[in-house]
Amino acid sequence: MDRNNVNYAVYLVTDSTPAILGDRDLCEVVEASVRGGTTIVQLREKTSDTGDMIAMGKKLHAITKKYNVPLLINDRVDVALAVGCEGVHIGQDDMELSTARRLLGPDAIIGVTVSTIQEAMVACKGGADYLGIGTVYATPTKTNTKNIIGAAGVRDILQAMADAGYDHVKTVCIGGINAENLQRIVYQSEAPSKKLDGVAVVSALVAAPDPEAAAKNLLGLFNSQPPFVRAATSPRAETADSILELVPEVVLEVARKKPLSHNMTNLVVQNFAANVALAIGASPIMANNGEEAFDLCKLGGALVVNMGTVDPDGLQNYLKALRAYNSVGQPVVYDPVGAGATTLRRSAVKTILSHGYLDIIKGNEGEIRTVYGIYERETFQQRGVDSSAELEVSQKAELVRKLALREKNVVVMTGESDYLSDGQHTFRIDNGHAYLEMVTGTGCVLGTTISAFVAAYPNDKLVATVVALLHFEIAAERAAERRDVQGPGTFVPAFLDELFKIRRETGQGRMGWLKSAKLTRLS
Ligand code: 3NM
Repeated sequence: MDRNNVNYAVYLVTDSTPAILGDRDLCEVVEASVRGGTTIVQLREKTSDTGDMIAMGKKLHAITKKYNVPLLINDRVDVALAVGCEGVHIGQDDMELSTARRLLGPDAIIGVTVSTIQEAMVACKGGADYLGIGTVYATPTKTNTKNIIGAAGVRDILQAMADAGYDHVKTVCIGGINAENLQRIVYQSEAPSKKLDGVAVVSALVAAPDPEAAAKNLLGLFNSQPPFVRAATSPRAETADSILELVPEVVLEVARKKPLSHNMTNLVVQNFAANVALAIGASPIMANNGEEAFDLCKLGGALVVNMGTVDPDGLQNYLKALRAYNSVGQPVVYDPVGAGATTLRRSAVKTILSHGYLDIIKGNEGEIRTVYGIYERETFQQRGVDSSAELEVSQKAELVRKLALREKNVVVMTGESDYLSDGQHTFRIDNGHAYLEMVTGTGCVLGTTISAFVAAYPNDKLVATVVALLHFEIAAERAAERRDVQGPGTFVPAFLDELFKIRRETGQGRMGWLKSAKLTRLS
């Protein structure tokens, strides 16, 4: 078998513990999974005697050879030699790569577990054929893992490999990967010039009720794009002027499609959010029970997950709804309200980020900073400013850009100026009015507004988000300037009116309102 021509797409790592294998026969499970499409197998036995491991290795090798699939042995070069299989996988605490290569010879496939850039560099330099990058997510299958790195950590390692000229070294990731999160992890971990060659799983195959079907499914998922990735149908609008030209089209798409805005939001803003949705031409539903999302996600709308009053039940409901909307590729807007305020909220942010794809993340500066810093290794570096101080303008733009790049989505940071980015293009909007700060829930209902716009214009979520903000904030300016508005109380009904009137004027081709747009492309 040519070690330079190995298919790593679906990489099965065995586990014979009853909690995972149950009372089934490992050989049968492996054979079924290889029949289904598993492309490479690793025998991993942490407790077996050497003799038993060699016997099992020989049995598995007879199976994998039939299907022309390589078999590797975890950690044990001696067992690999005795079995005569294609290679080994070694961890950071196992035998040195150079020794393994010397013992196994030039044709053996040798993989190395890495969880940091530094370990990856050493393994690549040492001549590893592939890296097993992890731990992506915490997993009951292996509890003594060192680092939980998420898709973002995998991406950093892939980027560093590409930068150092190790593009040719293959990669899989491991840890908590299953049919539900595979596509998102592969998508979010992709660096500009290097992506994963496969995913390594234990329980998703060994514990699957039907390993053949499970392998077939994983392979299909690995080889296809997730539903939430939408190809732009027209050339991307990249400049402020080209986005402004699209405003009428986008505002009218909302009115034409009347998209469902499914709000899982807090008690304080439900009524206001529903009224704002109606004013811009969307169709609101306030439904906090996650079970309903499996029906609602099929209606062409978008979901708002607003963490305003999060509790453990609420969190489970968000996760269900997130799964539902991700499965059909309909957009999700995440508003991490008060993200950094309590331990519970920080933990909820982490759970939400690791359980689904969030098309848009919208928050104020503190919230966005918390979301960015949620993986401890990645706190946002402030230059010479103490932690309680506001970021400087360039830092704000950089923060949204980096978070959007990490999550492969659109990030909006609201404030006196709003910053938004898809990781490639970063904009600032200087519209809005101080009254927005004096009324409860205006930030939350901005999330509702964005949801309607991205549901109506899903093929360019950045443009949809920019237009949503302009519609919303220019309506606020117009309302605040009205003579009948005396303060925040009279502002609210006037604001609803102006949201509605901007939609109506746009429908009549009257675009005067857009003259006050203050949209700047930053990078
Ligand atoms: N190695 P599951 S995590 C064998 O991080 C193994 O290096 C890991 O199991 C690492 O697919 C892991 O069931 C277990 O989550 C992965």
